[in-house]
Amino acid sequence: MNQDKLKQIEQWTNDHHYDFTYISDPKNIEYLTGYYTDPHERIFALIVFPDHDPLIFAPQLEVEDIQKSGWSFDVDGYLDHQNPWRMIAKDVEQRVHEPHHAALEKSSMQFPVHNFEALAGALSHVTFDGDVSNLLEQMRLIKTPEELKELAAAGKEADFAMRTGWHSVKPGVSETKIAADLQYALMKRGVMEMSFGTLVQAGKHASEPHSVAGNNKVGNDELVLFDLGTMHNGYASDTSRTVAVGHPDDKKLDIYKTVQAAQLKAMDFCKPGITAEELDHCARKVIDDAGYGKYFIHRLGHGIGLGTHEYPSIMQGNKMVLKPGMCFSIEPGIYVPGVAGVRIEDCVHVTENGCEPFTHNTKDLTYVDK
Ligand SMILES: [Mn+2]
Repeated sequence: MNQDKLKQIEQWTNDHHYDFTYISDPKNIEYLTGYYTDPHERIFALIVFPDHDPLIFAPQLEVEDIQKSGWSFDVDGYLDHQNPWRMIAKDVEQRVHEPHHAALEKSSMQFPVHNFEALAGALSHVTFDGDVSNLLEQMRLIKTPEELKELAAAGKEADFAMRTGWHSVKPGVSETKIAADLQYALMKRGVMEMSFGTLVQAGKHASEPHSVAGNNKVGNDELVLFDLGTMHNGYASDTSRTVAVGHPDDKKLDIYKTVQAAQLKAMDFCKPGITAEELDHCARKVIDDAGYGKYFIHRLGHGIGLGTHEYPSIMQGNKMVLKPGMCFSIEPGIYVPGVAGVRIEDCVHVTENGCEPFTHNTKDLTYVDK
């Protein structure tokens, strides 16, 4: 449990005169309490008050785990047949006399409109006019040394998985077989969770950046794109490499060389004091100058931490100044339809005078069948 972080939410709630702050994003709850669960459709919330200890409201089947996790405040559990919203209203009203104003995470992807209506219906005199999303995003932006250790450990797992996957690449082998091989190797090491669905994309298939591994088979003289990551103690890794089979033609090699140059240049340029958009521009310029600008169709990077995608966003228009402790991906890509897709990605943390990656596999083009 992180008392300092919880205190910040308490203080914010007090400063803004909210009667309580309702937090339901499981990753935000993990950040503040150290306890993570995916509640699926069940109701799981951390409720923070200005003048009372915080409370976790959870499915009854989680209560014992929460208490054992080191959480020293109240936990209220509900059974599936009970009405959680009425119970939450009661919990709030026991602690606050006539609550009127409250805050929640307006940008949460984990809080459906249906749930909001039920919560607001049970607390009909409360106006939910506060938004705690931004504060939590800002808090999560700068990682502590402990968080950096978890991210580095996750990166090591991803590096291992990547190299394992390369061993399976041969003409005629399907993308799903390669993904299965690397995930099986991870599971045998006790790594049970990927941070997102593993991408293995051979040849032309790689020009669709967010497609997944499928029945497509590795051909001769192709590039094969990998994008994968693991979860380590709640923290994510995310890395991409593109490798060669046989003798890819000059066009493909030129695309590879351009992405490699852009990635290395951005890694080198990344340091405190520059803005997110300057970093994006630095990589984009290399790709633009080589004539592939219109094929680089996404931002340079996204933040990483408890979430695989969080702040900061490394893109045009983001004037956020980079600071030590910020963590994000540097992942330029070129996707030429019908030809090839190449992406090279490391997640890094900003240091006092540069940046340090969490993943370390070679970025020289690797011929995996040699
Ligand atoms: Mn990524």
